[in-house]
Amino acid sequence: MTALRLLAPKGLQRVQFFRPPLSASMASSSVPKMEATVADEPRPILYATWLSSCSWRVRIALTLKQIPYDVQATSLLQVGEHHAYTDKYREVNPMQTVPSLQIDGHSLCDSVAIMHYLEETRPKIPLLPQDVMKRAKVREIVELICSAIQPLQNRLVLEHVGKEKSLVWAQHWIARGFQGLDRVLAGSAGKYCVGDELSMADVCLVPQVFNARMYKVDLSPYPNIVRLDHELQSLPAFKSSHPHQQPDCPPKFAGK
Ligand SMILES: N[C@@H](CCC(=O)N[C@@H](CS)C(=O)NCC(=O)O)C(=O)O
Repeated sequence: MTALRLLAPKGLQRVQFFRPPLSASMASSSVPKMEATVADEPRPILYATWLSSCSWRVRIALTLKQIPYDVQATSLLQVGEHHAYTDKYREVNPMQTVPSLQIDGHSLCDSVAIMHYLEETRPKIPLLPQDVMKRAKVREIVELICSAIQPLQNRLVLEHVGKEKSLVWAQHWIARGFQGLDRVLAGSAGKYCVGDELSMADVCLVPQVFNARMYKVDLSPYPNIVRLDHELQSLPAFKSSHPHQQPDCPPKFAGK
């Protein structure tokens, strides 16, 4: 783990960034060489929170696509100088959520929009299949997780629901979503969520299963989800981008 001092783009002051190590997947000679980055091109900056599943999606996508990037750890709890509720961060992300990505001179918000931008500008290591039906299936799974499950158990929603009810609420909505998702995966999955190719669906699945475990959802009724999560978790890109590997992860979880 290295922390760098870099000149941040557009109105942001010099800040300390975390530069994720070259993951085993990037270093491997069995995968194509990095496509996106010319040596002196500024690295994308990912504004992210260690525990945010939406941030983890983008970390996985950047890593799978072998795009080197820097991380600006951004607290959701209004802790420290870099948190999501500053006026400065509102300029980066008007919704004041994470993730945001500064890339190619632009600021992008929303993990799925970011993944599609990466796919369109850096297509060499694709995260969407060529086959049009498989692409549709990937998008279906992405939508299911990112629109029908995660928003209902987002920290802000749980805060609004209230301490007493929030755990049962999160468990209910994740379980309801997983019932449908497991059936979809029963029809679409091979080695990964859709056939045998890694895709955005896999990128979204693992962080959502992590959340489910965090909220103590019983996963035994979802054998396809459990199998795929197990398969994916062993891949270097998923490991190196794990919440517990992040610079803002509290010491009691770090590296575990
Ligand atoms: N659709 C957005 C959702 C972003 C989102 O809700 N992020 C959460 C973290 S996963 C967040 O920042 N919540 C605000 C908070 O907890 O204060 C995306 O996929 O990026």
